[in-house]
Amino acid sequence: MNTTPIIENRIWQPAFECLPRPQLLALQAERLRAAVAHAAKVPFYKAQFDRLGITPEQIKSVDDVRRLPFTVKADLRSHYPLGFLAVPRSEVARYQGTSGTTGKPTWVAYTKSDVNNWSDLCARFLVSGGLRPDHTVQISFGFGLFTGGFGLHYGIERVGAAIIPLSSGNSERQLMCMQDMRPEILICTPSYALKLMDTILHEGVARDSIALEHAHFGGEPWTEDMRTRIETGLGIRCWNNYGLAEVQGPGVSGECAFRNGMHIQEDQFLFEVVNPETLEPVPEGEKGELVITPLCREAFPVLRYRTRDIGYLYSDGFCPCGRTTRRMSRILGRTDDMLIIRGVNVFPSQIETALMRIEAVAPHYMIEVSRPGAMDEVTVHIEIQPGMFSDSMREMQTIRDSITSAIQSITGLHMHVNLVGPNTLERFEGKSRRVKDSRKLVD
Ligand code: DLL
Repeated sequence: MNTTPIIENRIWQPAFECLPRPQLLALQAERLRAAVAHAAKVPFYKAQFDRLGITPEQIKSVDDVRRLPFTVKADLRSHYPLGFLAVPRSEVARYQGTSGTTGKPTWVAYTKSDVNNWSDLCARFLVSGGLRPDHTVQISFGFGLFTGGFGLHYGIERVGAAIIPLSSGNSERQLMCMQDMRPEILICTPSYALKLMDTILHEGVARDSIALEHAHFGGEPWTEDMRTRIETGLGIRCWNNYGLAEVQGPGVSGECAFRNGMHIQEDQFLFEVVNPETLEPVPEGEKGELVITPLCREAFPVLRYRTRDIGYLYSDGFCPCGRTTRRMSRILGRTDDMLIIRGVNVFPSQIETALMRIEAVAPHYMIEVSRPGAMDEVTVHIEIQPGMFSDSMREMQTIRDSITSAIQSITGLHMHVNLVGPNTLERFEGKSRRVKDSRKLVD
């Protein structure tokens, strides 16, 4: 465990974040009981409680969460648009959403108190990752239904820092803002940070013309090696935060000054880790699907929401920062983006880890999966760092071989490697889409 803080250790709401464990568990149980009583206002849950004979009085400890039914994305879809609303529409203060593959968003709703609460939860991870009231923050998340923009906006406002709500897109304008307005903090997806880093490095921008110190990234998976690349490239510190619209948006968990994983806001979210096939809990510290029960949501209660995100909870005791909350790992992948290649399970993040360890590789890649005959084939298209691209076949073959063997040693699979020149692959302004799987078209 890392026992040296990277920055000053600051805590926004110690009364909740540092509660002695027995008190925290008692608070969780009490809030879970209330959450069950509240969820009974949603016909979907009422019907299941009646069928299973569940009453709030049966919830005596956090372990009783296992009596409750799971909720999956399809349940939200089949109750489109607002079947999970537990308050009159007149009490809703905000609607946000998440774009779906069906073309219609999944709508989520917040009361005034939900928005207020959400602001504090975002303030918690922002403060632990260096945000101070005297800072200026550039938000390069989209403002709209996506919870990233407005979620972080209100968290920053709560802390008292100045916000530049620039939204995503137009890298030249982003850079102009960084130089002219000199924000110390940047907020966006890690893939958008890569795109901005490209613009900064390619335009030969002098480091002292921008004042960035920290960045808070979330909304999509990224790896530790990607963090190193961005920190080195931009000379800043990057912090990870996690959340999803169905249970709130950002603010579910985030890193502290010690960066020992992301602290879960456990007074407000009950976490389980289950085997996605059997739905049984996995042994402590093992990876599985994260299942989240928000404990305080008024407008839109969900119980045991199956996130499809794969991760694990740390079992190495408590963090030196003083918080008593459990920590979660980075998201290792999603059950729905796990690739099964010739029978082997591979997450795109494993391929990213292999690639980022090779110096000649730029942080831009695309994974293409196909089944030209009977066998799955994977081709990884990879940009080479500017200046490393060479006309010498031998040099390029050496780079290709080292990439092939790095991928093989991490995934156990042989993948084809296609090296491409700088600035040829797609860049992303929001969440990246780095996998193209044409097999699905054939199935
Ligand atoms: O992405 C909420 C958010 C916004 C979190 C901004 C952090 C910062 P959705 O659009 O509903 O909500 O997408 C949620 O994004 O289930 C994960 O698969 C992924 N995700 C979010 N944060 C992280 C992260 C927002 N730090 C889905 N690491 C989640 C990896 C993440 N994946």
